[in-house]
Amino acid sequence: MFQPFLHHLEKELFSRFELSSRPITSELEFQVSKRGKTPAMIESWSYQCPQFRKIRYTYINAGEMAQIFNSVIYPRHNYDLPLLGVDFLALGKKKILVVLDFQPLFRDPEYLEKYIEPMRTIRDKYNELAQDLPMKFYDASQYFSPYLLFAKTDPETVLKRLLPAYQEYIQLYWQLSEKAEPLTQPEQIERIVKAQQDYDQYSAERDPASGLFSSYFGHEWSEKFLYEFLFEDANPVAVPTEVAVPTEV
Ligand code: BLA
Repeated sequence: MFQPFLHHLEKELFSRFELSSRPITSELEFQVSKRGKTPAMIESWSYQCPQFRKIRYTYINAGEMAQIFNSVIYPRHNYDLPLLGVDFLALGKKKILVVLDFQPLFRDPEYLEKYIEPMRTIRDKYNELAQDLPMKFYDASQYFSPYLLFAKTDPETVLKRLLPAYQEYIQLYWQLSEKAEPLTQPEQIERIVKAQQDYDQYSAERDPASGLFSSYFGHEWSEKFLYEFLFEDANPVAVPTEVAVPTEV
C-alpha cells in the first residue's frame, strides 16, 4: 500500500543529498515474525548527510493485517528546522490512518511563521486529509503543527490524494532546508540538541506501536528497536521489577 511513498522518498534522498549509511544492527534492520496467521516483516533504513544527522524509515509488511510506512528526518543540530514526520498505517482491511507533519521543535510565533506557515497552502489544497481527529496517545500541542495531515481514509484517496500531498510536503521541506541558516552560537545549538532529545523521549514513551512490535517480535526486541533505533536519544524509563518479599520461616 505505501511502497510508492518509500520509493519516492528514496529517489529524492539519493538524487539530492550525499548520503552515508548509519549503522543498524542486523537484528533491528530486518525481522520476520511467524507468530500471527500471516508472516510479518519489518525492515528499516537509516542515513545521514551534511544537512540531516539522521534519516530513518521503516516498512512493516504483514500482508492484509498491516502495512505501515514510518519515517523521521532529524536535521543537524545547527539547524532549528522542524523534523519531517511520516506515519502511514493500513491495519486490517478497513482501517487506514495517515499522519504527515513538519514536527515543530519550538512554538514561538516567529518559529511557526518561518517553518509552519508555508505548509498552509498545501494543507488547504488537501483539506480532506486534514480531519482534525482527536489524539489518544499524543498531545497535539506538542511536536505537532496546526497544518499536519491527519486522516482516516481509503486506498483510493491514498493513491490519488495522499501521494501528491506527500510529494508536495517533501518538496517544501527540502526548500525550507535549503534556505535555513546554520546557527553558530553554542547556546542556540544546545537548545536544539535538547529539543530533539526531548522529542525522542516523548515519542519513545508514547509510541502506540510498541504493543504491535511486541506482539510480532517480542517485548525485548521491541524495546531495543524503540531505544536503539527509532528514538535512540531517549532513555528507557526504569520499570520497577517485582521483588519477592522474604517471608519469615
Ligand atoms: C498512531 N502510529 C499510530 C498507531 C500505531 C502507529 C500502531 C496507532 C494506530 C491506531 O490508532 O490504531 C505506528 N508508530 C507506529 C510505527 C512506528 C511508530 C510502526 O513510531 C515506528 C516504526 N507517529 C510517528 C510519527 C508521527 C506519528 C513520526 O511515528 C508524526 C507524523 C503520528 N501516529 C501519529 C499520530 C497517531 C499515530 C498522531 C495517532 C495517535 C493518537 O491518537 O494520539
